[in-house]
Amino acid sequence: MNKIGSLLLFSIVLSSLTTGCSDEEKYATSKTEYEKHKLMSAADMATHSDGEMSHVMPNDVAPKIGSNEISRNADDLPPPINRTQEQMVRVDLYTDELVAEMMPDVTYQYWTYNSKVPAPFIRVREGDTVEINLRHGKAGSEHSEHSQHTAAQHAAAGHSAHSIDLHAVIGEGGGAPLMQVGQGEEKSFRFKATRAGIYVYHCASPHVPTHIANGMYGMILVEPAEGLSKVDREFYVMQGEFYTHGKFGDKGLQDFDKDKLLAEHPEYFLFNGRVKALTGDRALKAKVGEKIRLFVGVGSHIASNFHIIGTIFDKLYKDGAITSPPLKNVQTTTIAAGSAVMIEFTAEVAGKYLLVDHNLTRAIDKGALAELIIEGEPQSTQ
Ligand SMILES: [Cu+2]
Repeated sequence: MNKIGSLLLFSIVLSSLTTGCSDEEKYATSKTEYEKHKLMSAADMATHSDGEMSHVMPNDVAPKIGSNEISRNADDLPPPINRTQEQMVRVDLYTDELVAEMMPDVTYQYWTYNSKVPAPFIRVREGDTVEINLRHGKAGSEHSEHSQHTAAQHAAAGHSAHSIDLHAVIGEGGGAPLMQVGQGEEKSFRFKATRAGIYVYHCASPHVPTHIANGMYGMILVEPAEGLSKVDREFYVMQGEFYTHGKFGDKGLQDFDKDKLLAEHPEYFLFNGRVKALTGDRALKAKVGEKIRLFVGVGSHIASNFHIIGTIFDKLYKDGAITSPPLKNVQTTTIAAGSAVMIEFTAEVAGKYLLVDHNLTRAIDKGALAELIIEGEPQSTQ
């Protein structure tokens, strides 16, 4: 079956707002531009013209350093679905490349959906028709500090297009072939969420591993028609590794290092986008006796050995399979790259619990550490 046929079969409808030449042509033009500009002096750049392509001085190419909070809070997810009917759910996403703190004195230019890592948690019900709307750049951002990119800047940085591949979609590329958006473009498509599960979504524009490694991933929950069991707290956590030119902790604005990506040699392993993102004031919080549900995924390329020190998972739904019988009494779970799990347990003993990748240098030395604070009467574990 051809691409269009298979996509239509699953009710995917393209509603493109795009005009102009194809993505391939734009990408090729951008690459040519980039190669040409690498050989030019600043003075040459300033006086040089390429028809409709915009140009920027080298000083403008350097991303501005901001104090943006990159991390999405772990409790930033929609509430459980409380309806018995299917409906149309519209999801609005935009792409944003912004410089933010990875840890104190270390900044990085993240590529994001909706300016946070991870991207928004999308929550729909089995049977819903989901319309994904994706815009390249923030609406009304033409004058904002960090989103004012020209076509040449996008091309030079390698993100002249962004897109989305949702693992909850059955159809070629998870929707990505329909959703390549260039600068200022906006596209949408629809799919029917037929399979309950917890899924990852991510950017799928060239070079795809780079887009993902820079932070373009999130999760979509397709709740079963009958809903999920009631819990008191739900949390959204995604592990992702980052490939900075400098070593872990090296100060200043860190460049992305593609060689380290290809060598699978990240400097940082992070929960929700930055070091200590989910600690202190931003820790996961619950009370003794409460039922806790975690959705934990791996957005980028290296699997996690996810563990919460001092806790046993009452129920583990592996590999996104939330309608399969859960495993019980689990200590640690692997989460594949591009996969997610659902974990449930009751908070029994007050205290501070650490979420880690149990490949422990990642937790102790490279950032993969978060806190769950259980409040209540102190209890003895004896
Ligand atoms: Cu992208």
